[in-house]
Amino acid sequence: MRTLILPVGPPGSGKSTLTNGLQQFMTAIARPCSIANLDPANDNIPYQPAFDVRELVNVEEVMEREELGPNGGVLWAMEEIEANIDWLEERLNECEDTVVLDPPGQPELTIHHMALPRILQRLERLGYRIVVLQLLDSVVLTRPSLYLSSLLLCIRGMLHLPYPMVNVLTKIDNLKAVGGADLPFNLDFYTEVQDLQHLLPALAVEQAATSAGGSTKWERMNEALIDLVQDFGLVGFETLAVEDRGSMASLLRAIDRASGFVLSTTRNVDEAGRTVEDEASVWAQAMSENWTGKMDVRDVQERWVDRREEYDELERKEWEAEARMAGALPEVSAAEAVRKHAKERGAEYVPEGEGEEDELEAEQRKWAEQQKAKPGGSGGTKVTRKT
Ligand SMILES: Nc1nc2c(ncn2[C@@H]2O[C@H](COP(=O)(O)OP(=O)(O)OP(=O)(O)O)[C@@H](O)[C@H]2O)c(=O)[nH]1
Ligand SMILES: [Mg+2]
Repeated sequence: MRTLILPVGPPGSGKSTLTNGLQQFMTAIARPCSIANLDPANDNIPYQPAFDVRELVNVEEVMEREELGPNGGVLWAMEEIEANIDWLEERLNECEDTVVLDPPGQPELTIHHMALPRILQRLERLGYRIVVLQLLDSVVLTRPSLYLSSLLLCIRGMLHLPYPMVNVLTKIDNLKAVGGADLPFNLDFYTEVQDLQHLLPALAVEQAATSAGGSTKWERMNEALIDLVQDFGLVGFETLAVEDRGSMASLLRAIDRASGFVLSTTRNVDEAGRTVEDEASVWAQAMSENWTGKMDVRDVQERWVDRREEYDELERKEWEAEARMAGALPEVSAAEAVRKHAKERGAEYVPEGEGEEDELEAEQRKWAEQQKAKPGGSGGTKVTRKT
């Protein structure tokens, strides 16, 4: 099954960062996937692209040739890609069956300009199952009017790009820093798009502060828009903190559900003849062990808004331990680590280690010597204290 994942969204919403994150995550779970740049103005690519559309068309060259500004240049360049769709097809034929394309952020592309929908139609005919990820910076939660217009943006996106769509509130780890600690509702109110009538008083307060707002006309418009969103009933949000493994896993699960990958019975075979399940064993195992794979939004709120500092500290300690285990930090003997830990905790009696050897170190040394004495022994493995 060929799957095309397309993150779209306003400039700065996190498309390239997510594309990079998906490349790293897919690599970590050994799932074959190609990443490519579809943004003719992207001069800061954080990932390793399988191909780069700037080999075909470069926005600076278009701007000069057609005497256009940066926005017009990108739209023109997208039309050039559409006109050279064979080039794109050839590049895609060299890619893995799952492809992530990183497009430009011009809103026109997902609202009324026709180049992107036409390109997608063509790729759909090639057999790609397309999933659009509508990304929105989670800062939109900090103003009721921004949140409401984001809901409308998601609906407009569905009209223009009629494919399975996953709406994502990005940078959720940043929400607290941009005012998310004082939101009038819990995170699930926003992600599950719960009874929006409750939003009306907050909208009224916000609009009353402007010279044109606050009239009954505005109130009626707010009510009509809210009814439209609720009657439509198709908008909900995933959340994303791109550097958080749980968050990425949860999003990938949502993408797989939208693309039908989770239901797909046919699996690819790699060069060694192994199936994707063999290759992506971590992911396959996670999916098969009754793990729902979805992060509860209440946990997301606790992690990133309510108790962010506490969890950051916990995570820092876990990373430190992982790094030490992987040998990334200078190795200390277990006995030294125990002494250091005891000192840090202010223990009354801490045995001094300089030149002395405690019970564990003596045991380790003896064992290492025995190992070395054995034919072929390296003495490399450490003894751990039994508890
Ligand atoms: N804290 C945090 N920052 C993020 C996250 N995702 C993206 N960012 C930051 O947001 C900024 C914009 O991200 P990009 O990935 O360049 O956004 P884009 O949508 O590709 O932007 P354009 O290509 O200009 O349309 C960068 O500084 C990223 O580091 C996230 O999950 N958490
Ligand atoms: Mg980008």
